[in-house]
This record gives sequence, structure tokens and C-alpha cells, in this order.
Amino acid sequence: MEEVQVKAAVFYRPHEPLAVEELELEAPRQGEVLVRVAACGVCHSDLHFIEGLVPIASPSVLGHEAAGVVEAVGPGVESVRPGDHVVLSFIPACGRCPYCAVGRPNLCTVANRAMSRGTMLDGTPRFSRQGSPVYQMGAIGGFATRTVVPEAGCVKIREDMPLDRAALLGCGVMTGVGAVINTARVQAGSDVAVVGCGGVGLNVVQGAALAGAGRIIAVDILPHKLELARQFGATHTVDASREDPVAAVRQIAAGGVDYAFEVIGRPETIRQAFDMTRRGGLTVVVGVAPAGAEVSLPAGAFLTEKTITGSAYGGARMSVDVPRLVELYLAGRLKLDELISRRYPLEGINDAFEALRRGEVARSIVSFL
Ligand code: CND
Ligand code: ZN
Repeated sequence: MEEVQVKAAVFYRPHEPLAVEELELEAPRQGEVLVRVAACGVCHSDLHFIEGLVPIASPSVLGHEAAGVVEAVGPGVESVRPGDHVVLSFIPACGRCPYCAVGRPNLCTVANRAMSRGTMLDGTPRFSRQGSPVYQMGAIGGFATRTVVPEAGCVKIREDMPLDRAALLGCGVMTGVGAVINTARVQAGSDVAVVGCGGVGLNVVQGAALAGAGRIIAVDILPHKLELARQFGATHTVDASREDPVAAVRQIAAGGVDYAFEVIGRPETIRQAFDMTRRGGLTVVVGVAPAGAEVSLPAGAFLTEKTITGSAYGGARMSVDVPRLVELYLAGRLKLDELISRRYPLEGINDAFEALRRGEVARSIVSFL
């Protein structure tokens, strides 16, 4: 197979609009898959790169929340074939490293190395422009008409699952619901607070509802996000622009919640989530903080046996979790339609990021359908 031409949104430098331009895409190598992208969600992690808060290889095709249709496979690919519908994983776990071996594929050494380099698993990207490499976010680079990904980054799904909604499973839904189910293992009847109710946080809210949590307290600074959080299962809301969220949560759930999730990525709100966690409870940091940021915690609180942990990709075991999420959606138990506030063509990508920055959307998607 020959190289193909694709149209993609390319990040060159922070604080500059992405450039929508033609790139060359190499044919899939051993263990790789060529995918026609159907849709790619616009996640705040990509905005962190654009805002210069988190470093990424450059130039790079952003986009890590995608689904599409397999068009061709490289040598040795066995699990998918042309025509298959797939959700793409930005942590294509190798299955052999120590983390994979102990059942923590979201921490896979090989996939995380590829992620930090912006390459495929062999250390090189498949996009190029006039002969120079163009890197790919999370071994995906989903803001492109087509991409090449590792076989391990393809999760086959039912063909009756709409591909635009399936794309959301690739990050926001997996990260949010997974933080509740896989990382925290929220118990039925327990109290949960969610600080930050955007595309990922709303999925923490619906994950808590799925887990049968008791009180689900949504915290945000935008009233329309709190309204959405109610639709997604929040039982209480706190507008942190009007009142102290820690005091408010501790009043609603006497002494604090069993589980508090931070889904913004700021030291202040991580501290708030910790402070609204009750004795013996668990604080889960989902938000990605700016490079170099530090959080300070009251050391005395450890005597109360509080735990604080991170959650990467919602503890995803993609081949198990994605089909489960698909079944929940098709059974009417997982909200995806309600997450898609807007659809943009690839040319509208910079408007989509601007809308995300302003807090206007739950999630928007770039649709190639
Ligand atoms: P999005 O911008 O949609 O949501 C953030 C929400 O936080 C918005 O609703 C804001 O109004 C709200 N907010 C902002 N400041 C405050 C505040 N001081 N108090 C309360 N609410 C506030 O972002 P997103 O949902 O796409 O992403 C959220 C974070 O999750 C972000 O840091 C992203 O990088 C991270 C993330 C993590 C992972 C992972 O694997 N852990 C995967 N994807 C995204
Ligand atoms: Zn994301």
C-alpha cells in the first residue's frame, strides 16, 4: 500500500491556532492499522497543549478521543480487519510490560513512552509534511481524516453503535466513568462530590449514578454545567463562584463525602477535593495539572486515614470496558447523546477549542461523517 494524503489539524506552537493542512500518511507497518476517522471529541487535555500548560512534541496532530472504520491493516494484525468499527485508545497497552502483567494496562510502560514522544510504539510517527515528521497525540492524532494506530489501540465495537457517540468512549466517558468504577470502586449508597463538571466530570457524575452512589454533589462555577450535572444524575449542586465549595459539600454530606473527584487540573481545586473528603475517604485526581504544578495538603489529615490517588484513563482495560460502555449506551443506561453539545467540521477546530475554553459546551466533536 502507498502513502495517502490526509487533512489534519496540526499543532505547531502554544497560543497559536491549529493549522488545518494536508499531510502524508504512511501505510501501516507491522502490527498497525489504518483507520478512517468518523469523529474525534474535543477534550481539555488537547487544550492544555494549545495553552502551553503541558508540553507535547511538535508539530503534532492532536485529538485522542476518536472512533472510526478500519481501512487497511499492516502485517501481523489479527484482531481487526478492514470494515471493522473501532474506538481508539490513547494508551495502546503492550500486554507484556510489568504494568500490563499485573493488570494495570493504563500504566503500560511502552504505551506511555509512545504517548510522551507523540509516536507509534516503535518511536516514530506515521504523519509527515514535506518529508518532516508530524507527531500524533496518544498514538492517535484523531483530528485527521485518516490515521495509523497500533493494533493494541483499536477496540472493535458493534456496528450498530453510532460512531460519533462511540468516539466519546475513547477518552471522556472512559476516563470519567472509569475513575468511579475502576479507580475508586465507589460503593452503592456512598456520598460522592465531583469538582468540575465538563466533558469528563459529567461522566464522573453519571459513573457515580451507575454505581448507585447516594448523594452525588456536583461542583462547578457555571450554572449551565450544574444544570447538565443534574441531568447526568447529580442529586445536589454547588456553585463554587458563589459559595465556598468545601463548606457547602461538608454541609450537604455531614463532615464530607466518601469520594471526591477533581476533574479540572488545578492545585486549588485538588486541595478543595481533598478537604471535602471525609475521614477515611478517597480523593481522586482526574484533572491534568500544568507541568510543574504542586499541591500542598494538611499533613495532619493523614491521621484521619484519608487517601489521595490519581486516575489515568479511568483505569481503563479498553478491551473489556469499551464493549461494556457500548452495551450500557445501547440499553439506554449511559448518556452519550446529551454530551454532544456541538459538531464541527475539521475546519472549525479552533472555534471548537475556543468554545471549550469559554466553558460553553459539555463536549463537542469534530465530525467527519
Ligand atoms: P472541561 O473544560 O470540559 O471541564 C472543566 C470544568 O471545570 C468546566 O465545566 C469548568 O466550568 C469547571 N471549572 C473550572 N474552574 C473551576 C473551579 N475553580 N471550580 C469548579 N469548577 C471549575 O474539561 P474536560 O472535562 O475535558 O477535562 C477536565 C480535566 O480532565 C482536564 O484537566 C483534562 O486534561 C483532564 C483529563 C484527564 C484524563 C486522565 O486520564 N486523567 C483524560 N482526559 C482528560
Ligand atoms: Zn482526554
